[in-house]
Amino acid sequence: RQLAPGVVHVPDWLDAAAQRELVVACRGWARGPVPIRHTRLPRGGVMSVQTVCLGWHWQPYAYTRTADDVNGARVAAFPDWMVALGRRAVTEAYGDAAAGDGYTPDTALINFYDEAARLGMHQDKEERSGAPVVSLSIGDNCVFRFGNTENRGRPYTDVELRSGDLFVFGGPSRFAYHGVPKVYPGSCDPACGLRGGRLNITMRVTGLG
Ligand code: MD3
Ligand code: FE
Repeated sequence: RQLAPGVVHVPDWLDAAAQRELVVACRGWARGPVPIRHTRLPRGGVMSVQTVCLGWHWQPYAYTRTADDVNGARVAAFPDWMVALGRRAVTEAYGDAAAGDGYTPDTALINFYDEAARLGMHQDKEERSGAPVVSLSIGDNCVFRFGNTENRGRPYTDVELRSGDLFVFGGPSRFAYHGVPKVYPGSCDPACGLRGGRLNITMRVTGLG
């Protein structure tokens, strides 16, 4: 379960009912107030993954309160129930209630992968906090590539993530390179609530006022 110090994988953490509830919530956020979109990159490309944000709006490479690159609307609030879910995730992954109680995420990035979507190796370093990232996966299985803090290449470890899996990334690996090189279409049990594709929710602490 522990891949590196502070990096813990908990397979099957969400049961099917909890997965379906998250899918329903994410469908609502995907419609608005800021519709889900392929994020535009500064050099003119677009990401193949589609993203909707809660609490803070992320665009490369900063957090703002309004969705400047979409419709200018304020993003949906980060709900209290998701703070509670994040705390329970940290408590259970680390087996440390104090770590969970001290965790107050204020933003989530919700990524949707269709069968062609990929996420290249990158670091998440817009947050002004070293607090852990909590990741929940729903839908099709994928290859998650967990690298090192120095560069995009080797050494890295490939892990298969499945519907219901929890991953917590903290400690010295918080700023490691990582990505999603492959999604396996049609690999998910429909009981997860998605009719295809993969959903990933990452909760974070921005460290911004
Ligand atoms: C390791 N998402 O949104 S979640 C992202 O499955 C992102 O959609 C992937 O990378 C996805 O930025 C991977 C797991 C994850 C998230 C943040 C991390 C792993 C991390 C930050 C540091 C190290
Ligand atoms: Fe990331």
